[in-house]
Amino acid sequence: MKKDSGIILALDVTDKERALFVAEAVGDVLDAIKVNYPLALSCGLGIVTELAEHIDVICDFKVADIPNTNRLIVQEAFKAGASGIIVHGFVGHDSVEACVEHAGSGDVFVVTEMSHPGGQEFTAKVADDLVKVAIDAKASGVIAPATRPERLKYIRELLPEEMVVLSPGVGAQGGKITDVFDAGADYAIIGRAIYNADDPKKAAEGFLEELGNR
Ligand code: NUP
Repeated sequence: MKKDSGIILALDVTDKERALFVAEAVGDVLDAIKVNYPLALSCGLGIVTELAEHIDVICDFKVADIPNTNRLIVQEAFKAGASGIIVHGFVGHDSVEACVEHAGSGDVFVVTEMSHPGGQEFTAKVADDLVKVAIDAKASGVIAPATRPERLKYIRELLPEEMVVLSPGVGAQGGKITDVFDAGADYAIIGRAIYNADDPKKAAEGFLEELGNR
């Protein structure tokens, strides 16, 4: 995945026309587009293929099953054109290792502490263990919360330098883009604050300006 703006768009819309409009409008500003279940379930996996013709696509399928099922999900996502996939670590080493093995040269990102308030109930308590699973399985990186920059920084410091940190929670969930990069993340994942804006391109550029004005 290229590293230019550091912004990954979470394209959680369920209308295909709107999805393609937003992707086209902000494409130049982005390093990748993240496709989650709302878009994949409403449009089918073909949307991954369509978007991947223009930009790297990360499938946020939070894969969380036994190794064999994980393998099948990962294979389908990459066959559709994804270049990365997001998986859960709480299912254990073997399940995450299956994802990494079958992603081939594609990226696997492991969810650690989640960004929403409920993320503190369970995931925060085992964040160190989830990071260890990601490191042991040789994943490309992890997902860590923009909503808690001190936790994001803590998680970044547990990781070897070559692993990347993708951070959701900027904008609609209250996180600030400047905090994300100050805490050492490599990419900010932003959804509603861009795709719900009247002018998605202007909204995306606004985040870049905020970074530039630091
Ligand atoms: O911990 C996480 N928090 C989170 O918001 C892990 C995620 N994968 N996400 C995803 O990031 C979430 O499912 C959504 O697709 C995106 C954030 O979108 P928004 O809150 O910026 O609209």
